[in-house]
Amino acid sequence: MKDAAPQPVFLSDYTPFGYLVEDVHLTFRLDPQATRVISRIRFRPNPDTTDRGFFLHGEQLRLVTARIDGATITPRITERGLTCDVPDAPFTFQAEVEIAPAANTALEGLYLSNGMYCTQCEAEGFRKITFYPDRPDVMSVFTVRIEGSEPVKLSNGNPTAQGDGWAEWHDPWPKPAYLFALVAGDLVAHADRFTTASGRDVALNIWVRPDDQGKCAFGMEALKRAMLWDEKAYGREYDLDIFNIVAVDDFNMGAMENKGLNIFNSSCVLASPDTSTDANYERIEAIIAHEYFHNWTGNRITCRDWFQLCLKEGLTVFRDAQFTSDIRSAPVKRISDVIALRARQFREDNGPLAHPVRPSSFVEINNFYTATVYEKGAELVGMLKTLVGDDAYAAALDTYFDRHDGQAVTIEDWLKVFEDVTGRDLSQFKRWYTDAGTPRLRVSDAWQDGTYTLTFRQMTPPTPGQPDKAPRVIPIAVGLLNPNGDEVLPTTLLEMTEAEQSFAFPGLATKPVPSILRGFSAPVILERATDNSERAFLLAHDTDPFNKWEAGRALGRDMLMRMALTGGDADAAYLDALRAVLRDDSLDPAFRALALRPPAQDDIAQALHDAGHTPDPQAIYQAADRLGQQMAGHMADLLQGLYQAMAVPGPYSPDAEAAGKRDLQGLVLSLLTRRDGGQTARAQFAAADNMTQQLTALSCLMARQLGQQESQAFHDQWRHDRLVMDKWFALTVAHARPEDAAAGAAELAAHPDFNIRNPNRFRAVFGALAGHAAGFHHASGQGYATLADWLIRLDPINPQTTARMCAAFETWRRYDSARQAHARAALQRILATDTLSRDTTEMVSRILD
Ligand code: 0A1
Ligand code: ZN
Repeated sequence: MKDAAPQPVFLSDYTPFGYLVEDVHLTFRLDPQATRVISRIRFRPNPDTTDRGFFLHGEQLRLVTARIDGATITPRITERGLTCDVPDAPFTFQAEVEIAPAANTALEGLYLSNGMYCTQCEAEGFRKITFYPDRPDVMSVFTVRIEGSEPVKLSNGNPTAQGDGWAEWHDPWPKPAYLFALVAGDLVAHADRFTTASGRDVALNIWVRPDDQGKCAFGMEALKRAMLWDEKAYGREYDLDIFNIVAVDDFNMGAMENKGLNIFNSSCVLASPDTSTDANYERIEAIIAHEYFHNWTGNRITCRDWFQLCLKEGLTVFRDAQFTSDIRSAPVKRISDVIALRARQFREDNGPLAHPVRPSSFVEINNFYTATVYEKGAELVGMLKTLVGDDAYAAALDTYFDRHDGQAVTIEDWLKVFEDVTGRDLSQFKRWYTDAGTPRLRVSDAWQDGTYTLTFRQMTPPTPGQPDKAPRVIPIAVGLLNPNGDEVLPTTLLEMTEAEQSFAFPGLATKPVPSILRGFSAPVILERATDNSERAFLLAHDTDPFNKWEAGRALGRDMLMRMALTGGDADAAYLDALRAVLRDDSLDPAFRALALRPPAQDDIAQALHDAGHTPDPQAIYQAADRLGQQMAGHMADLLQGLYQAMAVPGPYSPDAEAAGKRDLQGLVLSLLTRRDGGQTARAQFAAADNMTQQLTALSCLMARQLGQQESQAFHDQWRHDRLVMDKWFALTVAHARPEDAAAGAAELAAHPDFNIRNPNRFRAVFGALAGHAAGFHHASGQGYATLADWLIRLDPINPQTTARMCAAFETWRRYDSARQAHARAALQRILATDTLSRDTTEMVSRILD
């Protein structure tokens, strides 16, 4: 039977814990079936509150003994934790509990991955390790002793002592329990050192299984780059003698910033030219930086409660984006981020799962590690920086670090820092944190007597629980161009604060062409009645790289919408414009690749829905295919030449320039493959000495249903490498014909190397099905039914990953009634499953609501 409906937690109910934790001593006696965790925790009454209720979280723990000040007690224990009577004075709580890491398939708390012990405690996993006030505002100093036969035993902080079968660690920095980590196993280190600006010598290690030792060098270089960057850009130094990273194969997310002991999904740290693509390299570099940057934005200053998650995540995503922009191409990074923001966050913000960047209630916090909290959260930091300026931003961050180091704080504290430093009132800006939904920004213009006027109207549609929205402050970066292409107004910031507002630009000789929302200065949907000739003009002339790209994207989107609705062909003018971009050698190849890649099919579905149509995924799929065919035809004479010109000589290097060329070469190859029967792609596949080119060639062939032999060869070549096999599983589903995608995914789930317990493998197959727009939303309903079957199977094993993947269904109401009926049936079937996890129950209920 299902439990009673899980109860939400509310931000407004926050109260501090009645006790402070002076320090914590933990001893782990490791055993796969019966690990003993022995804790000694010193509490004292919290002078900031009179509430003296004593409750320690604890789930799935077998209590062996508990003591207060040495005397055995018999606490009251529920499914959620423990209560007992305690003195109204400082006291020591001790407990011994037993847990079973080998039985932990949820990958939360202490678990085993390929025989290696590891932990994941964010958000609320520590309560599966021992009884503790498992909330981020309870910070303490941890000392940890690990006993076991594993050769390597790691925890947070610095190592203090070790002997035969044991090791001890001490972390001097007070931290919440979610940053606790322990790792033990047969691991080897790729070691290096870093000297901080003030001269601290830090030992750096990336710990991996012995076979993976050759895949650590890039990650290590990325770590050192990130450490140096944080010193230079933010004045932040590392604060321990050792920094450890560990790669694990079974992990629900990308990586985790545990103090001094970052734990990574192996796919986000291991890299080698043979096995990793350029995109993998860039992602690894960004995630290593992200976790490292958390040491200050997250660890030294943490969140008061989980409603404040964006405080650490939005800021840290913003910082890692700055890092990538600085060491790679800033425009390419910005464009890529906006593509991802629109694909994931706009989609979320415009559907049943919409929630504020800082939510005010949740049932299961694991369901709020979302694109809204992370990516929109980062956009808010970027807007703040735009509004106050670079110098004030730097001063505010210095104040933030000075004022709040060692504390667990809120969005109010964060905004107060900016208010104090700048004297601005940010109460209107705060709506960005509290109100869900993507604002629509409608623009109109007027031209009279040498004055050009832009008028903006903002409107945010209702979202669950928030019917009405007040206007927000919106930073709108604008430039103006002459009809001959010269810039007459360089980028200027307009600050919109009203529902409707006009801005005048006097003294112009001719009516200008506006370039609005340069650099995507705010996460809004810009609506402007414009024509394709203006877009083509901006694509050719805009000096702002983002808006140059945006003009091409808008052209492509509108054309694909029309092609999907009417079954028609691509515009010659559009194809001409793309052709001009393709052959413009003054443009960065990576930029050209972005400009030539048409919007995703899911974006077209959303755009059709927004324009009042019911999208037909099959028609969109066919339109995208026709467009590819017509692009290939229109540019046929350029393809071979460009293919050769983009070849990168010499040994493989993942740097941005080489990667950009390979990206454009790959795009050209996809067009060429439509014309040469796969000859060039086959040759590239056979000759490739790196995974980027091997996989690109395979993908081009499979997209045309030409790659059966190569697919088999790839499978046989890489069968021993789990991360490469994930790529093979994903590609096989991604390139199935729409009518075959669901059955293909189910068939792959019967492959001997499919493993439902490994989140990477599960996501490779079923994430690819969810991402196959025409396959997942196939009229037969098979996409929905198959995903539901497998989510029902996964839920008892791994609720967190199941719940996250339910988001595949979030767009179901966009489609026709027959598809909606199939989707509803699939969702209801999930919801009706006995003992469905609270994670999945919450997600499916919200999606169906
Ligand atoms: N804080 C990590 C992400 C993370 C969140 C939850 C996890 O388990 C539920 C694991 C990792 C980050 O932002 O990188
Ligand atoms: Zn993070």
